[in-house]
Amino acid sequence: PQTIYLKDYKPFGWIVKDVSLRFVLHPTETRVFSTITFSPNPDPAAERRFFLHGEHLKLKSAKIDGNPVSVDITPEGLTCDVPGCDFTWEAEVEIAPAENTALEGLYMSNGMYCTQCEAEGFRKITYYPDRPDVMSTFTVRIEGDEPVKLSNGNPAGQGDGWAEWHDPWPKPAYLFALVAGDLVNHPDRFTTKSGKDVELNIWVRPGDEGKCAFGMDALKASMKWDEDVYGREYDLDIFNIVAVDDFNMGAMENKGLNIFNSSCVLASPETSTDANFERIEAIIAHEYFHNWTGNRITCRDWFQLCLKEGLTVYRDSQFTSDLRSAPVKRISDVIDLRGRQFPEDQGPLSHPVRPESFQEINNFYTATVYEKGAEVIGMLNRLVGDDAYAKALDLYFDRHDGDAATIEDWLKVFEDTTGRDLTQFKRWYSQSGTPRLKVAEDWADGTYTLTFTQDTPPTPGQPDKAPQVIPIAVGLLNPNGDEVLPTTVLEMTEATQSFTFDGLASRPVASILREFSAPVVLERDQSPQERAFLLAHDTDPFCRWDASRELARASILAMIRDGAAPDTAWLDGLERVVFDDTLDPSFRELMLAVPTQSELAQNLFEMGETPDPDAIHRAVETLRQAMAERWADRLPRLAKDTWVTASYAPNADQSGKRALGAAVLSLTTRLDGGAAAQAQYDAADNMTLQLSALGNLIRAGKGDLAVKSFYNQWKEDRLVMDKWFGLQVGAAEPDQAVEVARALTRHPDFDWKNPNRFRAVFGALAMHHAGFHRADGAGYALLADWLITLDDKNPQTTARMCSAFQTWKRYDAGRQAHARAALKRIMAKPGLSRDTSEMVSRILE
Ligand code: DPP
Ligand code: ZN
Repeated sequence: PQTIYLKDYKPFGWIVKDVSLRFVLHPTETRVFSTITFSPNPDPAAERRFFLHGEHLKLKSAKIDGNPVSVDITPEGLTCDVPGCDFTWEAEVEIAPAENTALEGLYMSNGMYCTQCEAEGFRKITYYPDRPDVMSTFTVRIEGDEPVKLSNGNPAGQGDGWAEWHDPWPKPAYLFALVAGDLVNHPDRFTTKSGKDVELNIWVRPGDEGKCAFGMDALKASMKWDEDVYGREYDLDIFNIVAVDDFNMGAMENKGLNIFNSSCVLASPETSTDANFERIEAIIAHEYFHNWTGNRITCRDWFQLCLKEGLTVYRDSQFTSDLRSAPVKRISDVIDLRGRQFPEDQGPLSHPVRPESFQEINNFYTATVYEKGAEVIGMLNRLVGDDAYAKALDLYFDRHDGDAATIEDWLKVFEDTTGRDLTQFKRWYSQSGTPRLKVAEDWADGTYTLTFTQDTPPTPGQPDKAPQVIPIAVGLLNPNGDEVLPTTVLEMTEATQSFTFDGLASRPVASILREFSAPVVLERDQSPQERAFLLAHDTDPFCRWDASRELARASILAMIRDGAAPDTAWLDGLERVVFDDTLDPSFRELMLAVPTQSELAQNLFEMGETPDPDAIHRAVETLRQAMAERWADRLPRLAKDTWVTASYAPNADQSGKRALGAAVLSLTTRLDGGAAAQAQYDAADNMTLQLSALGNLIRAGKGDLAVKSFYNQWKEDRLVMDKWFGLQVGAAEPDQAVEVARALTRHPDFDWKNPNRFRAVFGALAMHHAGFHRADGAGYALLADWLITLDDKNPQTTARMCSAFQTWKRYDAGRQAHARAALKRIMAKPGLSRDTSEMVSRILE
């Protein structure tokens, strides 16, 4: 396969002035008529070859200025001779949406036509310069019997069997969308700050109308928030969202017509958990925010993906922090970053936030581009301050509205606003790997000195790293626990750098990397007493939580290595937080959680040891059991405090209580054999309570009846059934997870071509650390079998699931041999997709 490089970028040789499309819909013979006006691009740097992307298209006719032309067709597209002046291209192609199982381009889901064009799906619809820097206005006519026919922009007329749409905002083809089917809408309206009335709709399959209200409220809240916080107003007469059951990703920000995986928009208390509600709210916001950061200002090329994704993730995290709890959101984001992005950045798939080469761009919709991309913007905001950040963003929108922009453009607005030189900061975009930050402390004559050393280990293709700019937020506490230095941002630019603090009456305790001010691994040799002190006194909720996390980690590692007992000093400190009812229940729930088994494996690996998944599992089980026994007398009271008497609402307050309640139930179940879980299961009137009860019943070995009754209650609801599939794998014993997953693949409702269902089973297996990394390799083999099967139908989802193997070199020789064999087996599959082949070869390297 061909590798594409950032350094080879050249503008397209023509400007597309207008696009007109006509679709005559048919499941296997959809005809697409395109009329495109091209004008030579005066840019001397532009490439001169007239090449239109096109894949799996049956070309029926092609004309230039009304005259038939002969074209050279390859599997990737076509070329032909064109005039040196403006001209009109007309083509007719035929495609088969019902046969499109890759879910890219125009495809069918439950009888409904829908599209996914990011990143390179439009070329499966018609011949086109399918690259984000080619922007144009679109007029779309859809012909078919489907009662609802939607596209981007504003409605431009409709009649019997047809509908027309016009999008006045120039856009790249990846933002094109079309939907047609038997759909019903949940309507609403929004008045923008300048008084423009906008029609809003969430379109769903009949029967799902009752699951739209929450998403609609989230949409209106997002529209208002983007006006209030970023000054961004909506720019069309209508905004449509459509829920689709078969979808590779979470959702897509097509201009004026967002298409969502139904799991990321449909919600009701009976069928969705609190976590689902929060995620839906965030994704609706994310896609809506893309209207400005992604659509009005798009990316010049796919290497710049983080330009829109990092910024939009950053914006949606600000939104969630504003609507819910900022500290809880921050801690949750760090858990996610350490759980998903750090392993990526420290393993064979490591790549810069702005990659410099790829074979298949779909493989770069990663935690690094999205989540580390957002962290980089958070650092920039912290370094320049909120006022300058706001000014820089205003300048960005002013200067680049309508552009296909780059990271250079983005950084320039900050340089122009603040006068800073961001040359060194830019390394965050080009250097891969997670910097390690070591701290040394010194105290002499009333002066306290912190000396930091940064070092980024080599990553694929990048043996040597230069120092990066690291904003280190620090606070100092005196021995009474009073803050003597409020949060201060130290700006580290050297490989080693010291910062001194004078005029202190006594040696302080430093709270370092407050709010997790940079995506680094902090290596701090700190005494357990000092960590316990921070757990008790730190005014920064993140550092307080992290102090406990470090103590938990140290305790579990000592249990694994030396068979030590759980650290009672830590548990004493933790107890004071968990049972402190003046603290936010969701913060207490985060405190109660211990590091994930995968994270512990990573820690051991970093210390030069070979992690044993079974030993890690046993240690965590022993610790959880010790927590349950230690607090046996106090758990019932704590459980009662989490009861919600008001009617169900998925807000931060109620969901925090239920989350703490679920954490308590999991401890209680270790003591009562599932009695409390059964009672909760029987009484549950919402999915959050029902599902946590079911999980605990399964873990207690008492789940058989509940698993059956849950199935009978929910078998008609695909999204709930995804939970049913996933939970059984996730809650299985380590030596059973593979068998449970295998048995579920034989269940009549295991529709493996549906990405949500496939991920429900295999995502849960991959997340089951001890289950997936079973010593005999059965987990690796089962996943490999299914990836080989799925690759024929859906390369994108297959490739993404391959990342389950990215940590394989952490483990012992036996496991490594099994993993290598599984990966080689995938690699050897005849006709392996470019997507999967790129992923597996990178992982194997
Ligand atoms: N651009 C999309 C998103 O992140 C990708 N699915 O919102
Ligand atoms: Zn996005």
